[in-house]
Amino acid sequence: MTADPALGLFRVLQDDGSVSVEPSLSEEQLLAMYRHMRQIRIMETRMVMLQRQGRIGFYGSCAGQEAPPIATGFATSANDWVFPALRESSIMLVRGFPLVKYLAQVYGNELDVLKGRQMPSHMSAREVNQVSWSSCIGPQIPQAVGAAWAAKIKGDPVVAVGFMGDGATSQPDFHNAINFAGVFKVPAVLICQNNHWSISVPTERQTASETIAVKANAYGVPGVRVDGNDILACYQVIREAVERARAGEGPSFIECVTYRMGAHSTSDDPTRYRSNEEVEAWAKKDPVERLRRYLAARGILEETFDERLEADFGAELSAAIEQVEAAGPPQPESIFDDVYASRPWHLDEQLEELRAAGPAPKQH
Ligand SMILES: Cc1ncc(C[n+]2csc(CCOP(=O)(O)OP(=O)(O)O)c2C)c(N)n1
Repeated sequence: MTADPALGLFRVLQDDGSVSVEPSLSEEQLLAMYRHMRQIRIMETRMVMLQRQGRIGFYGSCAGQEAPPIATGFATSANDWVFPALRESSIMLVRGFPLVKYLAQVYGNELDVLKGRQMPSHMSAREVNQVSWSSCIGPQIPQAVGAAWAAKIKGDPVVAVGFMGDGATSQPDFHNAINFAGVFKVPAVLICQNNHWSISVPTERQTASETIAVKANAYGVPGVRVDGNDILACYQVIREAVERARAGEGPSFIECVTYRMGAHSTSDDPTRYRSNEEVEAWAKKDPVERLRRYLAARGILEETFDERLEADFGAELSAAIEQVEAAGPPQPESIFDDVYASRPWHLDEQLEELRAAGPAPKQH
């Protein structure tokens, strides 16, 4: 691994736009990474506005934390599985999930592949091997380790990536999962996005551990601490961990040190518990801007790129939102689907009763 697992902080992108190690990515890949980061920033700004307008119910933005999920999208293969926490849904878009279907899960309507059965904004899709995140903190970590163990038993060359916030590393699920991962040497990559806050609880109030990465030492798992606002560093570390896992060398634990720029979710007001000075200091370390400076210094980012992306992706987003908002609620009859391999007689009867009752009265 690339840095001191206890206290070091692995960085590639320097503040002036230079790099300490040249990335092993083509110019096209670097530009694609940048485009994804910017698009997610644009999309999430719009989602928070839609929530404020009462058009969607809930959104948890990853603004400031774009680097770890986008790097993961680039570092994994299509057959790897992702078990996200709240702020990594965007990996699905990097792995090719269509924007309209993604937004339909924010609304939970009839275009939603999950038929509106999940909580809104809990995106997931079989076609990109991404499991829904859980509103409970932590269960996705043992799920990721379990999937990795299954892959190992079956001999599939599949890696499972499990995400969590810093708060989740104080949960029993984290300790159970990483212990199991270490003992059974499963092909899992566990990634903690240490954004310094668990809603209103600062990291130092919920763990006495000097770093999050050092917790891996207790379980015999290699731990690494990486600058989570540096996408090139995140990519290198996550890729190494994925390759290690795929080569049968066991799990890794990565702490990405970053910051949540916005509210915990649209149900939160961060001005109640943190200072403007703290937020402003982290704004200077913006991960999107850091990559932009590097690409500009290398001469591979056209001056008009941002402006064009804002216009083009903004229009694509507006069209997608319009299409999703035009869709109706999930069909009530769909509650009988996907429960049994073939529908039993008593559900057939209930379906007939529902049809006979006619359409549900309109809700106001
Ligand atoms: C088991 C459980 N306990 C408490 C909560 C309430 N809760 C929701 S989010 C959250 C903080 C999570 O913080 P962290 O794991 O650091 O992730 P972040 O949201 O900062 O990305 C808490 C305590 C919950 N959802 N589940």
